[in-house]
Amino acid sequence: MTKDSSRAPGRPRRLRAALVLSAVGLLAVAGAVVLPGSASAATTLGASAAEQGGRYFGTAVAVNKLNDSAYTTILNREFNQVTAENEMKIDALQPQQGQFNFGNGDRLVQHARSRGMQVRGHTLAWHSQQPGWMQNMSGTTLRNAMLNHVTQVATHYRGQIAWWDVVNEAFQDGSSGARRDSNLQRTGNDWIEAAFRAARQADPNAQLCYNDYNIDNWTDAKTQAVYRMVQDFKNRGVPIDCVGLQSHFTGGSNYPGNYRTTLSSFAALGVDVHITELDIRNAPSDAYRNVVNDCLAVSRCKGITVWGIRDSDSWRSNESPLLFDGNGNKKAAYNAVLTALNSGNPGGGDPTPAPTTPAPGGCTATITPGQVWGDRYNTSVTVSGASTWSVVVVITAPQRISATWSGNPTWDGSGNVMTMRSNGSGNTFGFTTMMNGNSSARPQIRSCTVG
Ligand code: 9MR
Repeated sequence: MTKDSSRAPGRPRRLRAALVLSAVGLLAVAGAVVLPGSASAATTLGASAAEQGGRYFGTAVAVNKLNDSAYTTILNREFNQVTAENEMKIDALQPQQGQFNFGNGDRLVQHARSRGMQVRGHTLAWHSQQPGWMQNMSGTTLRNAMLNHVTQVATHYRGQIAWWDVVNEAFQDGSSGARRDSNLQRTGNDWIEAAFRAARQADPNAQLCYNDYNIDNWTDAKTQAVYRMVQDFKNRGVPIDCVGLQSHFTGGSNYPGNYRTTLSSFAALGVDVHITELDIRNAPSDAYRNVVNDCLAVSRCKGITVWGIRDSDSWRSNESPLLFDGNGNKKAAYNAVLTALNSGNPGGGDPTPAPTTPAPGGCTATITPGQVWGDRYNTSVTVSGASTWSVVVVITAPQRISATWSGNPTWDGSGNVMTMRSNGSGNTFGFTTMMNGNSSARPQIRSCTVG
């Protein structure tokens, strides 16, 4: 290659003109002049998130600001999901016992749904923001008042809320991994699952989430404790669909490097994950970009909600943690987020799928919860990987199995451990369990053995 021919600018002028003309001609035939790289780049956060597998990008909204046109201009342009920052909390919705005030919540729901934005309900049960009458309650009275609140509110908004934060912030910070002490916790450890069951009953189509902060770092005791609760709920058929990571970060350094592992580990339990209250001190672009990429990398990460629109709207406005400045201008972090959304899934975040073929000599038994009555419930178990099998099922006392079908059962001395053997009637068996006063426990599979 000679020195001259290697230089594009050295091409004869007429040839260059012809190349340009034919390129324009081709584009004209195609019906559009499109600049490379800008073909379908969405220009707003919500539209861009929607292009990423139907995700959302949302914000917390203060309902009294819906009268501020600078605020609503950004809200309506950029976001396709909203969460009421305060207006659907217990003290706002039921200020006096039995007197519900849905006005502000309804206003937000109406504003959102008439514009195609999805609504996250926040929050049905929480130790904080309780009205005075509830703060003074305890025991069965409080438990019933809490369940009544869940039922009334979820019924009022039935069909309009995509996700409910059913329970918020029920675990302690620090290394204990324990539940947070609160008047609700003191009503009994099963208060959380009771709230989820009541919510499911009131609005069967809403996705039901557990929401918390400081569950971002996978190795933290609090993250592990919430993980074990969700795992337990899934095993026992407690109706939970999703986990919300609030993700209030205090700065670039406190965005944990294992955040993606946390998202994918929860997802591997069979729940969706949501980033529900994102804000980062001083809004570093890198940390915002990383959060977006981590969500996009995990299929079950359904969307991101920032906790406010402009820095001046933030609960910690002195830290300027949001995507718009006080004048409503886009900040550098906004551009980082939009670019990351438009760049798409960076990959690598999905949990390894569970093996579909059982290990040699093994079989898999899967529980499907069945009908529930006041005093008992049905369960069916489907076995894969073998045609003759024995499955060991464990029941929590004082619950007791009262009837079985499609298998030959034997029992250990305690009566709580049943071994069910195939009897040639197929690969699904079932049983009825009497609750005997414990309405929350559910059977677990201990093992599945071929032969
Ligand atoms: O941003 C909310 C602020 O306006 C309220 O005063 C405060 C107390 O209810 O709650 C803030 O939102 C919290 C959310 O409901 C739950 N997670 C932590 C949020 C920030 O404190």
